[in-house]
Amino acid sequence: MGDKRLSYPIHSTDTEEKTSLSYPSLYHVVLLNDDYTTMEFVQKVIEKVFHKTAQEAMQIMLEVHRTGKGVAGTYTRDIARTKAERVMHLAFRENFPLKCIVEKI
Ligand code: TYC
Repeated sequence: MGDKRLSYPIHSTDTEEKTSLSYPSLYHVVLLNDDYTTMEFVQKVIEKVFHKTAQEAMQIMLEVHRTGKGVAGTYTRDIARTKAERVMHLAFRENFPLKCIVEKI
C-alpha cells in the first residue's frame, strides 16, 4: 500500500492551494469475555449488530470465550463507538455484564 495521504491542487480564480486529505482511521470493536453472558446471547448480538452470519457469529463468540477477547468488526470511530454502545445496551437490558471496547488499529 502506498502513502494514504493524497495531495492535489485546487484551482480557484486567482490562487492555487494545496489540500491534503487522509482516509479516516479505523477502529476494532472488541468483545470481552465474562462468565455470565450466555453464548447464545453473544452470538445473536453479533449477528444483529455486526451483520454476521450465524456461523461467523459463532466463530467470533467462541474466539472470545477461548481467548478472552475478539474482534466483532472494524469501522470508522463513530460507527465503532455506536456499535459498542448498542452491544452493551442490549446486554444491560437482559442483565448481562457483556463489555465491548473500541481499539484504534
Ligand atoms: N464465557 C461465556 C460463557 O461461558 C460466553 C461468552 C462469550 C461471554 C463471549 C462473553 O463476549 C463473550 N457463558
